Amino acid sequence: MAPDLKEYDEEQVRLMEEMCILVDENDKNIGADSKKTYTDKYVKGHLMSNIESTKLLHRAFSVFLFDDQNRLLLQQRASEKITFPNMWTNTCCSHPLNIASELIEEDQLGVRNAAVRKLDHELGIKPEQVPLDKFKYLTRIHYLAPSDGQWGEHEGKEDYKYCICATCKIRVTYVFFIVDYILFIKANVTLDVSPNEIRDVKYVTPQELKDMFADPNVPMTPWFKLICNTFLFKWWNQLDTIESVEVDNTIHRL
Ligand code: DMA
Ligand code: MN
Repeated sequence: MAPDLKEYDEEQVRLMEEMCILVDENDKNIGADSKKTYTDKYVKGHLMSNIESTKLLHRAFSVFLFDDQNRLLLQQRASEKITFPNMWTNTCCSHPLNIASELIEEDQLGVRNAAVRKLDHELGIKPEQVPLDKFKYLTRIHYLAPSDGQWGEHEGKEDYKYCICATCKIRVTYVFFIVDYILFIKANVTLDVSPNEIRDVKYVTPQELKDMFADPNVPMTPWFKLICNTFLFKWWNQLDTIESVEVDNTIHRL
């Protein structure tokens, strides 16, 4: 099935061509690939068995930004997003690109640079408000989440397709098979959100987030659910002393 992105938002289609960093299971850089060709490769055969046998991953990051009252900033993804549209999620997620400034591994500088770039691109947060050394890197999580028609709402785009897995017959827009760097930052920021990326934003307390989870009408991204169910609340409790939390160098396979 030939990829067909013409029903999608032009800017979001362009972003599917960005070159991400390919890594192996140990987060070792082994090349570069766009989200689009990466997904095409996986869906050529049987999605899951291909993933199991090839073990190619993209490096990614997830930012959790807290205000001075320790509330977490959430975003609801725009309906223009090709993957996981309209879902609530953590402050900002994306991939470091295959460019010199975002490939630096020392002190996770490449990932930090990418986080600053995307906090500005998605939320309009200026780099001065989120200095590189204010991000606390906690650990890495390795996981898989195909974005497909069952999970997205795709309002008015019932027959949309990007790729259809030949065997599973599920519609796949992007295979999120990633090593995800978890970054916390406490900063009071000024927002100027990009409507092409974000539909809504909101600051929540731990209890308010738990209440959102309990509500079946609130769609949440699978990776955010996973991080909430594992590490988030533990670290959130330690937010005021987060600098002293030791960096966990294991790659957690969830
Ligand atoms: C992808 O985020 C990254 C993770 C950690 C799931 P995204 O879909 O928001 O990517 P982008 O911002 O590049 O569209
Ligand atoms: Mn994003």
